[in-house]
Amino acid sequence: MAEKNELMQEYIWIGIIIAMLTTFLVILGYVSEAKGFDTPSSAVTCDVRQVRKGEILTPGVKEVAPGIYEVNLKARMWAWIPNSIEVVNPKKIIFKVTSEDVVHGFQIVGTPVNFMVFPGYIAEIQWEVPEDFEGTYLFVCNEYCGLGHDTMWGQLIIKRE
Ligand SMILES: [Cu+2]
Repeated sequence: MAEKNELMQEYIWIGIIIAMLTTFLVILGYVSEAKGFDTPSSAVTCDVRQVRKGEILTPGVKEVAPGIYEVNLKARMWAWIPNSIEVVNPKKIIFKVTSEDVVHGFQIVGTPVNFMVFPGYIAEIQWEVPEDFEGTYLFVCNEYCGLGHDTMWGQLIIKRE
């Protein structure tokens, strides 16, 4: 009888574990799909020396189609180049970001945009900007990169007309 009870407890615990795993996967699925969180869509390799010389990834903001912006960003200790990005009525922003030196992290506070930036790689991330996003958003480096890490920030200005 005691053995039967122990077996029953085993099944109960297996059931609890399966229920927990299912719950975590459902939450993960919800966050990635409904909230638009995503992993970097691609990472293209590049030569850091060419990035430093400015031969690859000229920093700046370009409207490639109505409402579609391409933002080229360079990270270096301890600045984002450019550190001010302005877009008008954006539908989608395509970020292409690389680092000149060490690992940095690009995060726009209050948005799902958050990814790591590695030297030697161009991270390309697309963000479909919800219509209610308007105003000035702070972007920061969220990977500790040295003494001036806390001064590494910039602003994304979203204008609606
Ligand atoms: Cu940093």
